[in-house]
Amino acid sequence: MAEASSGAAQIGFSPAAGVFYEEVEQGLRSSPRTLPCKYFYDAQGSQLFDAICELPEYYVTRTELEIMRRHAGEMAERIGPGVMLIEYGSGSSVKTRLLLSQLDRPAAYVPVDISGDHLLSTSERLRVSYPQIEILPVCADFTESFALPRPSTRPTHNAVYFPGSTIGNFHPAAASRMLRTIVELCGCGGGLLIGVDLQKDPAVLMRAYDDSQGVTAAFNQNLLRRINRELDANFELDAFEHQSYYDTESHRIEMRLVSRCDQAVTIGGEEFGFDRGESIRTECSYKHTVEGFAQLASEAGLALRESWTDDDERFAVLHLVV
Ligand code: AVI
Repeated sequence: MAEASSGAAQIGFSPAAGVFYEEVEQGLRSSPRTLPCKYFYDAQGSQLFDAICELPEYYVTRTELEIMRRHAGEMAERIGPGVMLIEYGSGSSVKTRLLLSQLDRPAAYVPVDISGDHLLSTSERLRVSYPQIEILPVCADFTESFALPRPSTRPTHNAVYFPGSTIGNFHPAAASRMLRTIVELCGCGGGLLIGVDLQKDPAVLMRAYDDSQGVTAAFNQNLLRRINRELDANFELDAFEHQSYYDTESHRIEMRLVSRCDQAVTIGGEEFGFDRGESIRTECSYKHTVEGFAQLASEAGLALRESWTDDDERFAVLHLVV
């Protein structure tokens, strides 16, 4: 499970070339072949992901936003007054603003993101919109442990906001580790508000990850473009076909790149052969049930307090407490 510990959508993530190469090499030498999905998000990949979020077939972003529009007030009430709200992500989304607008006298808002530039520009905009909230950005990889800032007002408790169903890009063992780090970070009295994509008709999922305009296909192939550029490789993008596959046992969508012919690719001087039909798994996106996720979270020390969903039960936002 090469991508297990690192599957978050980390916009602007720019690793040391050596680390990138090692992870690519390790993934392509493993069976089945994999590439880590965190590398999707270079500048072009981030733009393509934004375009995916607008697609008619990709219900995820729209549905979560609809839930937030309807229930942000109740969510803020459950989180409670005086919180230090820590968001996993830069806080650039409308969802963040919906929540911040409803919180009762938050002690601070702490967006955590690996991309410093993005983090600083969204924090500046939030400061203008919410002058009464202390905004304390932290540039860090939230899949690793990091230190929390100390706000000028002492918080009553800490809560993590983790929207976007990014947790779905973690294999269950890694998701479980991630939830444990959230428990440690928040401590006693802490909470978690998290967006989780739900299990549904596989046909709906297949369309969401293989859209009619080919945007998801371009997003997937862009990973090869990035490897060509940053690791001196010669992938022919058109020689790999985008495929999505729903694994009904693991309840996960897999995105794959399938070799259209027998071919050899060179990456940093090293050759990798691909047979026709051979695939590289580039992403897993797990779909949960509310009960299943609550079980996973309870093993990590979090108890489900409330869940909100849309009318078609496609997506859920869960409030859990330590
Ligand atoms: C970032 N993440 C939650 C998206 C998902 O749905 O798993 C990434 C994505 N991959 C293809 N489309 C969107």
